[in-house]
Amino acid sequence: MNWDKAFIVTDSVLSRDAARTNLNGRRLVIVSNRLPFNVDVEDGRVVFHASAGGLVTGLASFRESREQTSALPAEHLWVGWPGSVEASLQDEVVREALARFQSYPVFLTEEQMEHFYLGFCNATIWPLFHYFPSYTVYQKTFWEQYKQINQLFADALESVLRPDDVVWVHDYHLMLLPRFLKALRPQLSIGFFLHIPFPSFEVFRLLPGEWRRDILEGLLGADLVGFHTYEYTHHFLQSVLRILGYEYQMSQVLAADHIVKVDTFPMGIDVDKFAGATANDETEREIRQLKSTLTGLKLILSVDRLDYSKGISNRLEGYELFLESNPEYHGKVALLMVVVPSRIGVVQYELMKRQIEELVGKINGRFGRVGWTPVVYQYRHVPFNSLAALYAVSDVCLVTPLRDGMNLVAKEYVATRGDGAGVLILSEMAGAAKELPEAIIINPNDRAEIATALKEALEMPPMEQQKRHRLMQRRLRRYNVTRWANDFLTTLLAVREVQKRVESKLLSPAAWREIVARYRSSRRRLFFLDYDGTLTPLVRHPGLAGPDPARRELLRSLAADRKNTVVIASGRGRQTLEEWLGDLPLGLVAEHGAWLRFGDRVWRRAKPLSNEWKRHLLPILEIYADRMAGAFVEEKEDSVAWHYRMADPEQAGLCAPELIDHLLNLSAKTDLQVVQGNKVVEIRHTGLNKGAAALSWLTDDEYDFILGIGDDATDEDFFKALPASAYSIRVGMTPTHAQYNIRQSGEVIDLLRAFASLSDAKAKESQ
Ligand code: ADQ
Repeated sequence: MNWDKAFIVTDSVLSRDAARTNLNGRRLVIVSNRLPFNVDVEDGRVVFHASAGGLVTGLASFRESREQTSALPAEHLWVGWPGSVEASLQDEVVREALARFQSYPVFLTEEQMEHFYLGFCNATIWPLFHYFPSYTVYQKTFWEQYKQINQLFADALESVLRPDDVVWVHDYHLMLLPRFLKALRPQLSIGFFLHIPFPSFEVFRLLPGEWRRDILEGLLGADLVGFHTYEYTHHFLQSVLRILGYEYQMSQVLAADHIVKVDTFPMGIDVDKFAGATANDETEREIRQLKSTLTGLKLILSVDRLDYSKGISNRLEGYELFLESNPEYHGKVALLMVVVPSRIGVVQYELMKRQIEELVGKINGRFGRVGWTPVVYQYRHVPFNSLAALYAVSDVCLVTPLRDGMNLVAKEYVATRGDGAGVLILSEMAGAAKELPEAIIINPNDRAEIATALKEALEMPPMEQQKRHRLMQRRLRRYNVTRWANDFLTTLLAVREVQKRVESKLLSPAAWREIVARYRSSRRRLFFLDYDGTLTPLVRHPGLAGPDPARRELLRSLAADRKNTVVIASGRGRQTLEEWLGDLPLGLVAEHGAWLRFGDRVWRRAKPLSNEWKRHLLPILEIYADRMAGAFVEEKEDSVAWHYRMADPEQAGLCAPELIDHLLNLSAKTDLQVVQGNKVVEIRHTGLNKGAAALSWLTDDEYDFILGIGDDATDEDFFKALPASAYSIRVGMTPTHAQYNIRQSGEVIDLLRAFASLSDAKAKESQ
């Protein structure tokens, strides 16, 4: 995030209304790679340079608002890197930054910045997310440094965070941070906003497996993840589904441990500031000066950071073609090209600078003459008033990124033109194009399109210019940067409310203790446990889910306690259960209750059944499996299953409902039922389910402790069948008939270990 965004965020978020309405007095902690000021040492003294007025202006308005109102707005803290600072001066910088700027610096060495900032951030993520895979560097040392720096930010934050802080993390430098923070403080409200595009799955997947999974999981540590456009939001959700397998509904993802909202917040600008800029004396002076030096020329403006994603060379080529095809404009038009230095040290940027300068030289050499320079090129940062003056005098603003998360220059130009004059030419690859369709929209890869658009813009009638500007300005005014920040923070707090409702069923430490205490004091206990997803995490192929020695030992020791009856209730066939668990003193339920094995270890059918139906339905299931790579059919004795965990999740999302529909039609008026489980569609006999199976163990009421645990829709049957005095737990944060939710199967194992340790202790005592 550069200074401009830093400014925008402070200015809007800390404005009186935004702060008060959104946060109800809670402190806002903004985290970004860079702090909006730099630290220098001058004559042995530490000097803070606000990044071209960004933080200074933002904080000045914030302080002013505090003085004018008795109701204090929310406090804030800004956490980020302040630039390189010698170790001996760091304590002083921390003190000053906290006292004067409400900022908390995170110090990084030059070497760390090299691999983290120039490396993973700007040589890996930036090119890949902007669809430049050939520029993308996949270097393990960069990735390792990225993880370390994100952890370093988390550690730094831990020392300053308060329990009820609202944390807003910004941009691609810190995509792992939300997860690290969540692990440290599960109760924090954490928002994340990505300022660059989130690429389509096919591009994102180019990242090595561990990196792409960690990045998605990292982002999902937040409670709210925001993007500029609907496309980026959709791309992210697609990657989450395809890579992590987390489903989403209404833009909410059920991640491993909490609900995450993923939504679109197109970042706005401070419209009033730009609209009012031309009334400022200094800007007016600059406007006069520009007009007098460039008199008689139509002006085309180009303003960007130096970046290959901004399409600066394409723009120059388009302009060159325009001059070539429209000689009548020679001497009557000039392209003002202002490029801000950026990411000095990354090789592509150095190359690009040279390429741009060569192109500018070529165009000026080819078309220029005494008294007319076709391209006026400046490689520097310009202060706000000069920028506003450039916007105000330009007849055309030419914005041609090859990819851009949003592009604020386009919005700033429109907002500055209160006079309604001027034409915006905008690339369809910029996020801003969604909100500014009245601009002349071009494809930046087609220089002929740029050339034609330039002519159209220069000749557009003033009335038409005004009409388009008014429409765009109205939109920018409605969703300005304050609305954007407000909207994000309000949504973030609302997500926490939804989570709280779901989490109220989470097995709390107190409930955990109560269950363990009841276990300890009881005389006859029944455990009714699902297998896949409950005792083991779900795996890609059902054949790979066999119990490891530790799990087998745990079940053995639980079942060894004479007070305990342990039943494993599974949808699997009895051969598999026999193979994996048959030697243990367990009760077993196979095929969701079609087969039962009691203490005598003899398998019995729950009721006599005819399986004639399989002959008809199996071929249909096979056809559906053939059509969808990764799906397969499992034939069991009394049921069949169509598994699709390994299939393309989006194709499966369409195909599974179709199959279910087909099967429901065929099975109507039979004693078969079609049941959707976790990535599986099953056909089985009606009346046979885990609930009915559970009742077979509950023939008398000798048990004074009953615990049922499952993770799947099919386990709901036994949650409903168990008596009211039983404890029941569903793994995963899904709505359930069970009494409690538990986040992951690992916690089930912990709970069972707690019981087993009591049994062991008892066994030892009685020895
Ligand atoms: P950037 O890539 O930096 O931002 P952009 O949105 O255009 O791109 O913002 C640039 C800012 O810098 C603007 O506010 C502009 O006024 C300013 N600027 C540009 N040239 C300047 C110059 N020569 N002198 C002074 N100021 C100059 C990233 C993403 C974008 C996304 C923003 C915000 O790449 O897609 O719009 O974040 O989320």
